[in-house]
Amino acid sequence: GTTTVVVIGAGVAGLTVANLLRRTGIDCVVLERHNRDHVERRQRAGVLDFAAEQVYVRAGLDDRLLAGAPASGSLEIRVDGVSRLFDAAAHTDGRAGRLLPQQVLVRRLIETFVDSGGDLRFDSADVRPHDIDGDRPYVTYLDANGHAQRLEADYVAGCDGFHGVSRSVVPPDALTTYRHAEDVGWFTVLTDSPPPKYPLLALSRHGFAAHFGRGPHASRFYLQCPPGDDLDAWTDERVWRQLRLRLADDTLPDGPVVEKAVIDARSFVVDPMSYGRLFLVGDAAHIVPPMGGKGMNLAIADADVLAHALHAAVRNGDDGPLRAYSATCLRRVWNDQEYSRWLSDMVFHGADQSTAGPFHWHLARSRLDRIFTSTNAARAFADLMAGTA
Ligand code: RFL
Repeated sequence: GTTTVVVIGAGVAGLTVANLLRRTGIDCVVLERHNRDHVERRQRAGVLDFAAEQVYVRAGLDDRLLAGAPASGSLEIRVDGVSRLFDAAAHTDGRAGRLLPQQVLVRRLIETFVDSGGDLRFDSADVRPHDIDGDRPYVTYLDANGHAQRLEADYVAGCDGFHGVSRSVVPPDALTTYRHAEDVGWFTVLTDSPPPKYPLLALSRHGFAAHFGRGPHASRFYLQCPPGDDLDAWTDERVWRQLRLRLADDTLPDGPVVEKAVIDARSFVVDPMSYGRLFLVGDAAHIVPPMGGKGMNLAIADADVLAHALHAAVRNGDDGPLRAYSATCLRRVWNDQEYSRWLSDMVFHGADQSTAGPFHWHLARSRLDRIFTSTNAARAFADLMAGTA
């Protein structure tokens, strides 16, 4: 078969590219290795920042995708048991994000794409792009029945996440990769228990913990732990005990623990985010530490840049925006990398006297105090939370 754009991966990045292309009548086929049920159940991010929300508003997709998602404009910061509420929206002229669990957004993106006649092929195995440095790339894969297929296209969008195949077909010497590892680990739990009133970051001598809502009856928690910590040591009982201690909240309601993971909080960037007619989008091109809440939002921002650039190339014969794709995205990527890195380092070192010592513990308290005492510091922080336009 033939199409204009093959999109590899039906995560937030791929589905956003596909929906935006469809809005302007550009043909595309989305190839996803998993089945629909699996993709719709993956629970990860929870906040759409203001910049990402505007991508869907500009495309006229906000009614379908964002219906019922409450505004998220505040952040609770609890230091040694003392809480303060940071009103980010008030410091950015109302640029609040939305509480929208990633799997709800994914479900709605799939529905919107399929309802508009979009071609989305789940259970596609062994997907592989070929001839991406030529004029006529093609993608081979095994369809849901195990039959070998070949799709020719003008462009390939590699939206297949960090472990995807797209980045691996680029000759290694054509990409520079930047990596940074943290000296602390992240233990994360997903629970069926009430969400906090506001997203909550808590620093104390017991270690860092964060509590975020994931819909009306679900929560995601993060707890600082030693790198490569043993998952089995985190019994449910220990999870709740540590959370109550670190959040300084004896009355924190518990509930069933649905998922536990020790995550590898790496930072990663490839430059450029393209090679020939292949364009890397979202986690395929970069990973940011989760604390800033930017991973999903960067994926949406990249997708928007790519969809507009493809439109200019396909409809107007103007390759300029495609040639600028990587540089355009990388400006925002490095900006959010810096923000996420800074926030992670600060909360970790500010909570744990054993890793960085009491000096950093005081630095973190000073930095957090400043956003409540200086309007300029508050605006700078709130601006990063809202996302780069
Ligand atoms: P995804 O979502 O990983 O989607 C990639 C898709 O590609 C498919 N795929 C393939 N398909 C065909 N052939 C292949 N060879 C393929 N290989 C892979 C996969 O099945 C999948 O459907 O990447 P995308 O679209 O770039 O989106 C990125 C976001 O998912 C990611 O950045 C965020 O989830 C990161 N993240 C968070 N981001 C936030 O903005 N705020 C958060 O609070 C937040 N919390 C999180 C997170 C990531 C987490 N994980 C993954 C560790 C919490 C967690 C636990």
